[in-house]
Amino acid sequence: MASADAYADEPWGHRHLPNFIVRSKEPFNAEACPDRLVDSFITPTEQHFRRNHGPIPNIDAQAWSMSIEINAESSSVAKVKRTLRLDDLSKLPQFEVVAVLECAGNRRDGLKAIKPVNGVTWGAGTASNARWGGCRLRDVLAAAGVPAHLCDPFYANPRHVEFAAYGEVTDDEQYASSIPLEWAMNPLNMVLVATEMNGMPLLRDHGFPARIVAPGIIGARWVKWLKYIRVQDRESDGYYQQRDYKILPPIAGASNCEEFWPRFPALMEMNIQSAICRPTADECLQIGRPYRVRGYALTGGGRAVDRVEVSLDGGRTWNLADMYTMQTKADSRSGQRDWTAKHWAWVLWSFRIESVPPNCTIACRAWDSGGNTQPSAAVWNYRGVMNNSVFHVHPPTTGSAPSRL
Ligand SMILES: Nc1nc2c(c(=O)[nH]1)N[C@H]1C(S)=C(S)[C@@H](COP(=O)(O)O)O[C@H]1N2
Ligand SMILES: [Mo]
Repeated sequence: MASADAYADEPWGHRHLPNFIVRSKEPFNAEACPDRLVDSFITPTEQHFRRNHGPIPNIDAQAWSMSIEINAESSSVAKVKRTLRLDDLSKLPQFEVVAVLECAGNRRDGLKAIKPVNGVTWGAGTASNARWGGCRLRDVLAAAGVPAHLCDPFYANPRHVEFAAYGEVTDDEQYASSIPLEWAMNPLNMVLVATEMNGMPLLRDHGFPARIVAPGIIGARWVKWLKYIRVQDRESDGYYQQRDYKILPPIAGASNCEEFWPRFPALMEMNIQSAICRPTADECLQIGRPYRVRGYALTGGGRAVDRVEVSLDGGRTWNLADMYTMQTKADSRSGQRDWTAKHWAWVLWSFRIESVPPNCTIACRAWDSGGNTQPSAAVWNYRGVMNNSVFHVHPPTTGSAPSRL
């Protein structure tokens, strides 16, 4: 539990509040104003959402260290414990990846509208696309003596890599979470121990001095303020792995969730998602005039967003939106794609309405390279995670339909 004065030292100086919809101050939880998110492909740091389960640690970069541990009882791999400092990280090869960070609770408001859920209310502003810099987790592990053969997925154990953070949290002793070791060791997956965001050292809010960047995987695994990284047999037994960030079945609720947590796996890859950022729900459109609808789309696991569709008639017919992307696209004549490419960034898209109809509802949905699209109706779950139902906006309109002369 966070102590009483734990919030006395929050970094208010670098929180530009007009950019955010603040959902809670302690811990600081703020989403981007969605209409701003489509202004640039890379989200400026000062507009990037903040999601915290406790106060922000104030870490002295010179004094900071994290430990790298192997603790695998099930195998003959020797126990290892090394300490690394920022200096050590800067000596490893440096990489950059443009990747979208999405909180699994993005668009939780849509599930709250069905029935109360346990979690911070979020609109569509907890997804942002940034350029992350640092060293690869696989190089950090190798530098600490993790044997190369551990990246073989057929190697029995250990199978997980746990990340734990400095700082207090509201539900546990510390913030800890894990991802599969095989995923972390695959160089194509670009899992980073990141020290930079958009070319600058991480802000305190985003994990200074070092955080995990796990492209294609939900934000909860991108542990900030790293304290240790541990290769181990089992998943993290921390609260945020075991009793949170899972899709429980609709029969599970506050009274019986304890029975269900162990029966369902921790979430990893993001699901296919898209949202309309413009118009916002209160932006007034002119009937009979053209309007350009804008939004973002993303998916997880390195899959590609193949298309985004917009409907103006309640989902009966769907039009193709234009996509702005850094993905290698499938060849538009042969339909062939480069299957070795993995995709970590989001896609911005737009669709021009030639003539805004009166009383119009605009809907969008995306499709990914796994053939997944968004369900037409949201399915409630107790933690309110992974809501990716078709996004609707029903903006007010003014003026009258042009008369047909
Ligand atoms: N140490 C720590 N790491 C954390 C969290 C946290 O509360 N503490 N929140 C996680 C969640 S749920 C998300 S969505 C992302 C948010 O990262 P951001 O605040 O940089 O946007 O950080 C993750 N890493
Ligand atoms: Mo999250």
